[in-house]
Amino acid sequence: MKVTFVYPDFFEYADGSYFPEARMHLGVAMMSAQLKAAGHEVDLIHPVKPTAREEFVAELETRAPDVVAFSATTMMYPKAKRYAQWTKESNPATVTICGGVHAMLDPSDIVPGTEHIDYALRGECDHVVVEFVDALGSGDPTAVDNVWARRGDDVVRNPVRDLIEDLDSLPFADRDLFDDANLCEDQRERGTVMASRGCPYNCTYCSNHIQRLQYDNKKKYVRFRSVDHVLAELVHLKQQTPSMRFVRFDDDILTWDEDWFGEFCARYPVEVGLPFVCNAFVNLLDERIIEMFAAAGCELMAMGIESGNPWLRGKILHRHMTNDDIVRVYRTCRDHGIKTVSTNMVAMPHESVDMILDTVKVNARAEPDTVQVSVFYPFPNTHMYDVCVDEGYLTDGHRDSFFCDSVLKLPYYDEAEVKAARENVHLLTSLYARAYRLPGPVAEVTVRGLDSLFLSERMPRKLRMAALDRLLAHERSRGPLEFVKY
Ligand code: B12
Ligand code: SF4
Repeated sequence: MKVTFVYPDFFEYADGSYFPEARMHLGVAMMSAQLKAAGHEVDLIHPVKPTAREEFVAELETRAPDVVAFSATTMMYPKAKRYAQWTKESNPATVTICGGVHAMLDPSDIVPGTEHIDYALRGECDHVVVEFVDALGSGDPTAVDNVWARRGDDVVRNPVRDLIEDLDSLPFADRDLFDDANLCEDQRERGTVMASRGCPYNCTYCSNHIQRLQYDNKKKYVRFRSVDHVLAELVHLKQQTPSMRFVRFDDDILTWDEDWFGEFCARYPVEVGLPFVCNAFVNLLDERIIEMFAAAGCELMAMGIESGNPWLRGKILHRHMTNDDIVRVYRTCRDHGIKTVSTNMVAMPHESVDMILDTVKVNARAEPDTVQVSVFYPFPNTHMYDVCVDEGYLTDGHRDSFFCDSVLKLPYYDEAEVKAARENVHLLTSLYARAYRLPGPVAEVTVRGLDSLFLSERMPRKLRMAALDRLLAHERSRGPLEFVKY
């Protein structure tokens, strides 16, 4: 059988502009390796900019696949739908399937929800995709685990197969599936890899708690490949890609298993020896672990702060850490020469202006090299999504990316203070950071003065916002803020 994967990979904005994400998709590359090993032919359409119908259909006609296989996150799903319609209109005999996070979170949006997609395949599909394509050739594809399909007016909803416990049993990702020329520039000098699958935490806005729930062997949700297997893939990748300058680990929890991490830190510098960047979770870091990271070659870590307000972060987002822990970990990284990126969200349910200021302040104290701010987006069926439904915040709007206006209708959304705080987190962080660097009592008074621009009930709003505008303009004139790529 011939399978053409379609991975929509760009963001479109309301003003008609777009942004190419243009990165490697390890899930698709791993399935491609399995399908090829089973004797199927595989290729990829990887749109990184808006595609005209004729262009997409011409691509399909040249490739003539039996199966068009979409991979989609929730944000990319409308694009998959559009391409599926064009696929079916150009050749109704082509089988269309869709997998990825959206299929796990909201399968009924795909089947029965999307006329032009024949099957939704949920969960980890490394083996399932091969069985499904084999069954399309000779067998019953609706009998394969993970599959949702229409049968007359009914929907077949097969159970999700157990998680794959031995990740070393899987082949290395078929990175050749991706055309280098189509990838964003820094992807070419970066070797992207994942050493694990799953995450043990339950952040209410993230998909992990919902993904985990679907598996019978959910206790095995967090799984690591052996250090041998990860390093062998990196050595292979280094040989294959002479332009590779650094490694990016996409896992959140490299330090989850101390023995694994100890072995990795001892062997990585010797066997791979390239600088690396990774994500990390504040609770899993202390000075000793950070020292080990630095000695192993870590040059940058991205860590979620998300909210600086302890109530919002703990009770609503279910991220259980203190502001002092966050600040300590960021400072320790800096002391050991590791650059940091903080990831934060605004426009969350229950978030008031003083809570946004708490986020600004913890960033100002932690002083990451880059502060990344995204706008909260509710992924279907997560706990935070339910909060949005219960509180009536949900609209039927859609956004491709976290970096535009909110999709929610929040009650205080248009208030000048919230808007000013939300839109200026970066500038405010550098303002507050300079205030904190002043000598003790002066710092305190300056911070209170900055706070009053948002919170004072005595000063009229117009006056406060005008003063804030001037301060921000001055801050802006100090030059662009640093943005480290990772
Ligand atoms: C690495 C990563 C990225 C990388 C790579 C993207 C990618 N698509 O792989 C980068 C940094 C580029 C990225 C970007 C974004 N990401 Co991201 N990312 C991840 C992360 C941490 C790991 C993904 C991964 O590699 N897993 C390991 C592989 C093996 O698993 P997999 O990709 O899920 O694939 C398996 C199954 O899903 C299934 N499958 C997948 N596709 C298909 C297709 C078919 C046909 C079939 C049959 C099966 C199938 O089989 C695969 C093999 O087992 C996940 C977290 C998570 N829990 O999944 C978030 C996650 C996928 N990202 C998320 C988001 C929101 C984004 C962005 C929209 C963020 C943004 N910038 O606005 C973009 C979207 C980019 C895009 N084009 O879709 C969300 C998606 C939530 C949702 N409901 O959609 C997740 C789940 C994290 C979260 N917050 O909950 N991301
Ligand atoms: S730590 Fe990160 S990956 Fe894990 S549940 Fe929280 S947001 Fe998701």
